[in-house]
Amino acid sequence: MPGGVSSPVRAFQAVGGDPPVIERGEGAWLIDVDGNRYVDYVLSYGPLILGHAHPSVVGAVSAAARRGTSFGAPNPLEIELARVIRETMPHVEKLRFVNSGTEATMSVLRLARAFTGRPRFLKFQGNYHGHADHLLVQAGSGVATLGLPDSPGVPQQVTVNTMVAPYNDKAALHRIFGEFRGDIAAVIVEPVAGNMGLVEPAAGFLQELRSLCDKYKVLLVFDEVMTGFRVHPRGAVALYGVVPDLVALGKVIGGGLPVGAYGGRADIMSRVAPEGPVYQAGTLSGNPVAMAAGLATIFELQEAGVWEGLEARGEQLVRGLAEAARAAGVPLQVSRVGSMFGFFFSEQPVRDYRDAKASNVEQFRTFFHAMLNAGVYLAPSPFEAAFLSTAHGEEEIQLTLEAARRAFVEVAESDG
Ligand code: KE4
Repeated sequence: MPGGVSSPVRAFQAVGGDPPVIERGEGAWLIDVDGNRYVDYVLSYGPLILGHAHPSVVGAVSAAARRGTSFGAPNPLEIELARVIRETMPHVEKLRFVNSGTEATMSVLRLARAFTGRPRFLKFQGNYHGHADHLLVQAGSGVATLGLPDSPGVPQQVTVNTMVAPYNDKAALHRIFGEFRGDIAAVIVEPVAGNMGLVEPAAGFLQELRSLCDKYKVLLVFDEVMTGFRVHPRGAVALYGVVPDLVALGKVIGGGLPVGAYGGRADIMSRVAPEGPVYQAGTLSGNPVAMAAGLATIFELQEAGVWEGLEARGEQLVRGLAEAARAAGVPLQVSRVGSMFGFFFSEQPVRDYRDAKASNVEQFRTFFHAMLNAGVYLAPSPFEAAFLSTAHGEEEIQLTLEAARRAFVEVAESDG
């Protein structure tokens, strides 16, 4: 297994050292093969919003598995999950399930090009949309971590139509739309960026995107693989009041099993095979076990008080982190949107990829290892977001803040 992992960011290359091998999860906790316990803020990079091994999810998955794991045929659970998503996100009038966020964004861009007959699309520096060839251009997440601006093996012919602009840069938007107006099929954007660390959209940025897309008849695609059911019960659309034409989903809707989805306007989605000519397929798409995990997760999220609890915990945590850094005299930018949060070791606010890359990675490394040694598991990269679950309670928050107070002092005393 290259690097001993199944996904690059897990190898700890950005922070050094070897990753613990995790044997099991319990609620907000991970336990490694040596019995060490960690409060987990990675949560599998977002999906585990209920924490690990939630009884409702385990029960639903077990029951589904006992009825058979995959039929390669329509099944009631995929229909029910599609309905629940549409009820929660009315702009998702039709959707197709796939098996990962990568498949969702790859497919939605193929559809956008087919629908508009245009070749180009625009993404943003530091936004990561999975590892499809044409999207591996100045991406975020693991690519940013590994400093692979354009991965080897991606031929220029494939990325020639991929345009990149700085996140939150309205002037760049106007330049690109003006110059390439009739050639652009779509803009794909993380409405809250979570793959360069957490970077919020600047006031009016998403609105500007929407109005430019309307003006030039370009499709607006929200990549809500990370933000869907994470930043708000109804996703980023409910937070910012901007409605995309198409959306990519993943992570939480699979409840920890491999699920992605793409959807949006029915007139566009109707072009997807077999209703329309745009081909896309998948052996295990919509399989009942994964659908059961997603349904159980979303149903639990709909319980009264769940979102208020996540908001309260999230606010308590980020406020505590900011106070701990200030007490230690360490410059820290902390931000939170719903149950995802992030922080940069930086004197200045971080508004885009360039700012994020300018943050103090050495201090992040010191902080990361101090927290890990104190039993707090953060993503092993300054270019990832952190996540909270409904299983994180007072005990976990207090342990985390106590560890952070000591870790920030260690950062202040280090020469990072
Ligand atoms: P997957 O193919 O990894 O399921 O999804 C790709 C993807 C698409 N869009 C957004 C906004 C995403 O955040 C992701 C995947 N996120 C990373 C975390 N930064 C996955 C972690 C990893 O690559 O191991």
